[in-house]
Amino acid sequence: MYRLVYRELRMDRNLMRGAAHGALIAIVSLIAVGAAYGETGAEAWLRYSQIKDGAASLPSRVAVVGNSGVVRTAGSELVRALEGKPGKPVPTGEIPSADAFVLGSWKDIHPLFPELARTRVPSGDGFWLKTVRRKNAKYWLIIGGSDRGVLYGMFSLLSRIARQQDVSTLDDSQSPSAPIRWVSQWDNLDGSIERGYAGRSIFFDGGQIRADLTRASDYARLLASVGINGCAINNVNADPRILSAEFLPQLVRVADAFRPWGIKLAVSVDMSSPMAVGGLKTFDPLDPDVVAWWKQATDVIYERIPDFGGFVVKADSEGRSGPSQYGRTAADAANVIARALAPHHGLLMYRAFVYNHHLDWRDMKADRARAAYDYFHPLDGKFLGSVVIQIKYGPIDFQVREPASPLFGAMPHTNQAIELQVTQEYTGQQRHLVFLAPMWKEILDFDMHVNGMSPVKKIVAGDTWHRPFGGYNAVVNVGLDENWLAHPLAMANLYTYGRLAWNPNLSAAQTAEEWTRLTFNNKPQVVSTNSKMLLSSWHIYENYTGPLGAGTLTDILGDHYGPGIESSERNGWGQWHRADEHGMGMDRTIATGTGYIGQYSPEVQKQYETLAACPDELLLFMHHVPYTYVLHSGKMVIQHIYDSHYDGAEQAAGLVTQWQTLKGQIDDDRYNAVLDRLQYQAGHAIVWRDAVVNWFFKESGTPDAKGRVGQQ
Ligand code: GCV
Repeated sequence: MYRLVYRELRMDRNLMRGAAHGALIAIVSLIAVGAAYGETGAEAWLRYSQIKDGAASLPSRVAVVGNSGVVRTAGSELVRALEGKPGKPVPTGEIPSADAFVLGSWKDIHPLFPELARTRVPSGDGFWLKTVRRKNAKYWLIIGGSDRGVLYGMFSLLSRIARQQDVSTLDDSQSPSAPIRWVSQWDNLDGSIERGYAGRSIFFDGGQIRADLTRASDYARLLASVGINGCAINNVNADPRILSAEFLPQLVRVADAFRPWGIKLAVSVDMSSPMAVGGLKTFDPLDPDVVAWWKQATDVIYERIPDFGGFVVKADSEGRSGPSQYGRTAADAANVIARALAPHHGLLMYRAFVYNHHLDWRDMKADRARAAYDYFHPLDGKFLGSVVIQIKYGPIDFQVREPASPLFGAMPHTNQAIELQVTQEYTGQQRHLVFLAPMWKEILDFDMHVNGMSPVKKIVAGDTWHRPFGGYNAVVNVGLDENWLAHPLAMANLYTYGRLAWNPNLSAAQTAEEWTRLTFNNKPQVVSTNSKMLLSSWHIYENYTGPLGAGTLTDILGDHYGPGIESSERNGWGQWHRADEHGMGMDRTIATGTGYIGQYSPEVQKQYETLAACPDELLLFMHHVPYTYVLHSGKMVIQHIYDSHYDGAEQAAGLVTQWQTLKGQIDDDRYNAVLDRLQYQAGHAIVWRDAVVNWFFKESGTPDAKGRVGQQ
């Protein structure tokens, strides 16, 4: 029969220690970890400091139904959040006769509450929060479509309590927008992190998985709390040793740390692995020995990690090995690996970030932005069902402003996932405040006009073309820094990424507010000031860096930080803005340019092809114009460059003064940490401003109508 475990919140924790019960021991350790955190930012949005006030009217019993480890985690977390001292579990076949939280998946809960309507049952990882009365007792049911759903429902309930929402009556059923809601870390086996700005890896050190994986399980908890269900732990520039026999037991340990939180482990793999670690003479994907090698390497993983998520592949890109070496296509390569994964229900995330980084910059028809479409569109329909093509949101590379990648609209017979970046590689590297949600929302809401209303969010969810898989993968790159991403406010990006992957219809303002309430407090001034700062920050950064869709104008050859206007030009990387003394921008039109705009549907082509229609913010991405060209705003391009950079620097200084109004409204530790970063940002914005305006003044010879440029 059903196994119910009561946890009476106010019993002595020592009782638990004595109890010979696996689930209880897990609860004790979770509480001990939580107690170690101060206001360092380590607890992120799971501080629970405001939950106690709202908890007074809530039940003091938690009943966990069923045997699932993930559901038990949900029960433990609820106890932890409500600051109970978990009591002795009482195994029983009955639900409590007094008020209680009752957690379980639908299959376990339904027999206990047969009156519940099947129509409200969530699908997949969804949940149903429902209050019901029976005799003298009231139950807060947290019902999952799956075990994970229970966890997500529990976190959702806690979030409502912490945000002071009324939870006395609940009837809310939610399901995630897409089945794939992953994150990636670009961690190297030596413990460094490519494009990581918050310390060393929480997973690797000295070529091995760390002995202590406490942070890995804390990370899994954070991810689960916003609905993430998979994590690829190593760099897409993958070290083949990740698939070596000696590594497998280490991966098993990471999977064990993730499992209680419903996070599937995934790894990035190098295409040359059959040679590099398998000792074969080739890695030609169609070679029978190579096929057998991938099968065997995959089977061995699943023997030890049955819930393994799958592989991420970067191939034929930026010097990585790939199938082109043998004249094979991405489909040839992807399918061989996918065939090995499919029997185990594993996924192959094949990245569409494939381009030639030795382009001829003198060739006016050459265009890196075309690459993903040119390469993958002809392969549509050739990928097996367990392959997912992972597409960066824009056609270049995580710039401060790009149009949605045309590839989203061009693969009706292929599963797709969008790749976003939480780590702020080109957007200030967590030294600058840049809340990316408004940018992500613009991309996700952008209608590709390919099959009726087809915003990117519907395509990647698999809805537009009824694909079995689809979703999200974001590069996060948390590190050992106590507050995970180094800038306390940068955590709003990680939070929002998870929330949007769950529900891309949320607005940036909604997630900014939620995050602020959970991370700081519910004081109206804190909520409104911090939300306002977050929501304005992307435009501010765009203002003092790359204008009008020209690219970030950063040092693209090195660390991608700070101004580096010329670094994009006259090299093979293809991030050109083609600025000279007369004008600026890439001509990507069908009529006279690279033809990139022709990769979109006719409706979208109309939005970009003509100067009259093209929105100002993408003008220089799509067109080459003289500096004197007058924008829809009524300003000349050159004056826009001057003005936006002065505005941006001033707005960055304004972030400091806005933040200062919060002194005393939040704890000093986090107040000071943020203030330091904002003050630095304000100074660096001036460096940016001066570098950019002076460069364009010199190049164009056009004076600033307001007389500022050249006068500093
Ligand atoms: C992991 C950009 C980054 C690289 C990164 C690459 C990718 O070019 O600068 O560090 O490599 O994207 O996404 O593969």
